[in-house]
Amino acid sequence: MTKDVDVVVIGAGFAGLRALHTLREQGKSVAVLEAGGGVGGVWYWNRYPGARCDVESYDYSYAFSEELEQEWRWTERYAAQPEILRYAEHVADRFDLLRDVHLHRWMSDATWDDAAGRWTVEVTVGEDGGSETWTGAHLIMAVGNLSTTKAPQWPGQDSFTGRILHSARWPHSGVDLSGQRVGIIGTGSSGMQMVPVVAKEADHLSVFQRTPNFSIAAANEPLTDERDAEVKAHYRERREAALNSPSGLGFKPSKQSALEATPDERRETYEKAWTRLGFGFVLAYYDLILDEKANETASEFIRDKIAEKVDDPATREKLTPRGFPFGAKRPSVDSGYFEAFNRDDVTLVDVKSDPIEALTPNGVRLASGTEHELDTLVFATGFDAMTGSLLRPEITGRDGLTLRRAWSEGPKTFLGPFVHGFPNFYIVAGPGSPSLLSNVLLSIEQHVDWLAALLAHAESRGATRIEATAEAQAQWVEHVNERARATLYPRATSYYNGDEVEGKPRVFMPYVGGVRGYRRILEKVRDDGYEGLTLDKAPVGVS
Ligand code: NA7
Repeated sequence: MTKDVDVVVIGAGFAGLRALHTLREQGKSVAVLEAGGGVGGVWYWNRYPGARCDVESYDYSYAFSEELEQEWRWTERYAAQPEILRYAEHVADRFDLLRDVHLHRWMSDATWDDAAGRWTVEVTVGEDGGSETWTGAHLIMAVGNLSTTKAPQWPGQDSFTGRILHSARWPHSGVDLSGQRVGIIGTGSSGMQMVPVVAKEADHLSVFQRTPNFSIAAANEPLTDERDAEVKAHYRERREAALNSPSGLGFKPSKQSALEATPDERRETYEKAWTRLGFGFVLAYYDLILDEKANETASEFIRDKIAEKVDDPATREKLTPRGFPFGAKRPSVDSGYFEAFNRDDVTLVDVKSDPIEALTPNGVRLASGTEHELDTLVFATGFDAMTGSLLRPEITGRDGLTLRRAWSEGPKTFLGPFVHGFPNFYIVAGPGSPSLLSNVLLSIEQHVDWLAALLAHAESRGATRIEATAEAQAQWVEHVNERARATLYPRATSYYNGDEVEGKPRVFMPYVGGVRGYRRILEKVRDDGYEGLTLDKAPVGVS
C-alpha cells in the first residue's frame, strides 16, 4: 500500500526532527523515515565509550523554543552521548514528534515523477526485508554527514576469532572490555575520545595510528546551577552571537593576524584560547586557516602541548602531527588522549611506517611480521563523509538523471540544499553548505527555517515545483571552490576533501564562507525573490 504525505523526510536525527516539527506547524503532513530503532541520528548510533560532543552543550541544542531552552538542564560543558540522546528523545516527546516518525525504515531508492510532481520513496522495513512505498510532493534528505560508516577489509579478517566492532555501530547493550586485550584502529575524534576511557577498562590497549592529528584539550567541566542560570538569563544574546559568528560557536573572530603579534603575545592568546575555545581554537587569529606561517605558530603551540603531556620521547614523536596545517584535517577535542599513552598498558602502533597487512585468528599482523594479539578489535575508521548517505540509495530526478551520475565528479549543489535536475529535493546541512565546518545544530536550524519559508512562499504563488537552475548551481560550485582554494583546507588529506574513501572525487565539500556570511547569502537569495531557483506550476523544462 502506498502512503502519501506532503513531505517525506529521510532521517530522524536533529535535522529530521526539526524539519518535522517546523513543517507540521505549517500545516503539512510529514513522514520521517528512519533506519534506526530510535531518534537522535549520530547520537543514536555512536555509543562507543567516551563519545562526546565537542561543541558546548548550550550551543549544540535547538534554538527554536525558548521553553525548551529554559527547561532542559545540561550537566556538562561538553555533553556525553547518552545525555545528547536523552535530549533528542525529550524533544521528540515534548513536541509530539514520534507519531510521524517511522522507525526501522531504510530508504532504498527515490524517484521523481514529473507528471505527478511527486517523489516516490521505496523503503525496506525492519530486518526481515518487508517493503513500503511512500510518496511526497517534497523530499528532504536529513541523513547527516557522518552516518555511512567506513570499515576497511583486510586479508584474513574472517579468520579473526575475537570480536570486531565499529565505533559508530556500538552494541546498545554496551560491551564489557575488562580483562581484554583491545585494539583500536583510527585516531580521529572517535578514536581519540575512546582511547582514554578504554585504556582504563581494558587489560591492554593497542592504538593503531596512521596519521597523528592535532587536538585541543576539552576543558570539560560540570555545569553548576549558577552557570546554568547565567547562560539561561542571556540565552538570546548567546544565540545571536552564534548566528553572527563564522562557525556558529559564538566567538568573535579575531581581527589580528598571528604574525602581527609578538611570540609572548601569541603564547598568551593561545593559552587563553586553549581552555576557552575548544574547537574554536582555529579562530584565535583570523589568518590561522589562511596563511601557512600563521598556522605554523598555532601548530607549534599544540605540538608543545603534546610534548608536555607524553613522557616517552619515541611515543611523543609518533603522536606529533606534522606535514599538514592545523585545522585542515578536522582536529579533535580530547579529554586525556595523549596522557593515556603514559600508561604501561597502552601501546601506540604506527601503521604508517609499518602498515597492517592482515588479520590473523589471534589479532593484527603488520607488514614487518609483528603480530598484536587481541580479544576485541575496534574500527574507529570513520565514515564515507558528506556524500555517503546521499549516494547509497538510488535517487533519480528529472529525465532519469541519478544523483550518483550528477555527482560523479563530486557533489554539486546550489547553496547546499538544491541540486539541478532534482525538483522539490532538499539536503539539510550537507555538501556546499557550512555544515561540517560549523556548529551543525545551528546550520540545521538555519536550513530548515529557510526551506520552510521557501515552501510557504512557493505555495502562496501556487508554485508546485522548486528547482535550482543549472547556471545558479554552476556559480555556487565555483564560489564554494574559490573560497576553499583561498584557505589551507585543501592542504591536508581529510574527509573534507573526499580523501577518506578510495576513488572518491577530490573536491572540498563544505562551504568555508562561515555561518554569518552564508546566512547573508541565503537572505539575499530570498529577498531577491529566490533568484537561482525556478518556482513553477508546470513541469520544469529540460535544460
Ligand atoms: P575520522 O575523523 O575520519 O577518523 C578516522 C580514523 O581512522 C583516522 O585516524 C584514519 O586515519 C583512520 N583510518 C581510516 N582507515 C584506516 C585504515 N585503513 N588503516 C588505518 N587507519 C585508518 O572518523 P572519526 O569517527 O574519528 O570522526 C568523525 C567525526 O565525528 C569527527 O571529525 C567529528 O566531526 C565527529 P587517516 O587520518 O585517514 O590516516
